[in-house]
Amino acid sequence: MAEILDSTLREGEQTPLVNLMVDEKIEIARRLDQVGVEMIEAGDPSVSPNVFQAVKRIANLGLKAEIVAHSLATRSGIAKARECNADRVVVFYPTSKIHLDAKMNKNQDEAIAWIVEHVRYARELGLKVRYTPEDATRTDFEFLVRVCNAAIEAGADRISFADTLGIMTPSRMYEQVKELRARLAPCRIDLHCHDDYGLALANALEGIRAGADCIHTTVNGMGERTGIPDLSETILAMRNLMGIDQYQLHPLMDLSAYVEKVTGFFVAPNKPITGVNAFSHKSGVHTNGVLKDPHTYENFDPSLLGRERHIVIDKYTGKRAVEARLAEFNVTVTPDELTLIVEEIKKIGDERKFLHDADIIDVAERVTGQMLDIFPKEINAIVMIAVESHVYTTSVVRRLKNLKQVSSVYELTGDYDITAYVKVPTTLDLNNFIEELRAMPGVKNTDTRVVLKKYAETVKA
Ligand code: HCA
Ligand code: CU
Repeated sequence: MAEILDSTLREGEQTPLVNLMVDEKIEIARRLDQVGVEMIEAGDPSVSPNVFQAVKRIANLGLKAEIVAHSLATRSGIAKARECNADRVVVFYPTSKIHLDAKMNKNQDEAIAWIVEHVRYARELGLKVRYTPEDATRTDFEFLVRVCNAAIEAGADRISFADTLGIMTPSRMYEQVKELRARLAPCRIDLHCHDDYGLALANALEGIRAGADCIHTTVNGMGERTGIPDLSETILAMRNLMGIDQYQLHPLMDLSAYVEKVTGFFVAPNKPITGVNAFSHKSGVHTNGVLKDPHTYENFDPSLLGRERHIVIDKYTGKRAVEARLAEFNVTVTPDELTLIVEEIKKIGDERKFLHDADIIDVAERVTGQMLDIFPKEINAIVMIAVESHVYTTSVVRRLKNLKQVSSVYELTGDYDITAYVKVPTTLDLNNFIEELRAMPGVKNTDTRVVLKKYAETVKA
């Protein structure tokens, strides 16, 4: 059974400019647990007091996932992992010649002795141990096998085949994991693939096919330099391309948005699975296909992730897409009119950067020579309310909350005391609502703003 270890809280926090607060880490850990990842790498407790706190609190949350603490091969680092109550410690120590020479100043035999000593120490403290040969993929293969077998003999039950610089290709990954599997004593093999050439996920999937057990991910693919495989991409690729279907998909979008919010690290529009364009269709050929059968250009139904497909209208657009967009406004046109409308849209699209729905309706009105009455399905408004000075604001809030048109209420500082978010079917209803409000005891005056465009909340509570 393949597994996922998510390292958003450790590798992910190694992203430039990213710094997570303890409570944010706890929230991320809870959401990762809802997704169902088998392991959460919560941090290296030696990094700072708050990283220590975060690991400790996460380890004590009672999550289903195994909680892993990362550590250099030092006694104090390993002891801190124990103090945090982590289930497992990662003892990491490099094995490539350049790292041993330039960083550690140790020869291969000295390195093995050091690693064995520290794996043993972690076992003595009652911790499960993963040994990570840092820079494994640039390590002399014979030495790598030797050092890993020594670590396994000392008590490690997991080895991370770390492609620290992201230099692997899928075929080499397959070959080397096959060979490791054959030559290592019984253990589980993790794949930690960096994305320096954009091959991280491809490499990891090939490693799994060759017999490795676990892929390391981060939310939104964060990490040192160009990061490691993105959690959502990994889960969807495992599910749809390899038949490994063991994770919850519905928390993924909100998790990605939450991590964007608290890290300030935003994903590119063309990012697979979670990027805004992942389910958008633009050219006439594509939109025509999708409107007839979404499977023509969609690998899976976006609703699996709680997402919607989007049809872009501009100069690339064909008739089917325009017809469908007009139908959303309850507008039907003849085939000849449709041809003319599409021609017009292409003309505008050649000259302007963006086309809005209002432009499409405009064109349709001009072509058909009719006034098209487009009624929005619902009117949303923000109503600001000033309360008489002798009245408790809270008493007005209480009344407002009972009105069915009001979806949320805030007490504010400033010229107005209260803001209510209001949803009504028509402008007439809005008018009636405001009259009702003005008559309410304690209300001094109101100021109403109709919402023209609303953006989806990026993060749900
Ligand atoms: C690093 C360490 C590491 C460790 C990977 C692992 C790497 O260099 O920061 O423990 O599996 O990429 O080698 O992230
Ligand atoms: Cu790494």
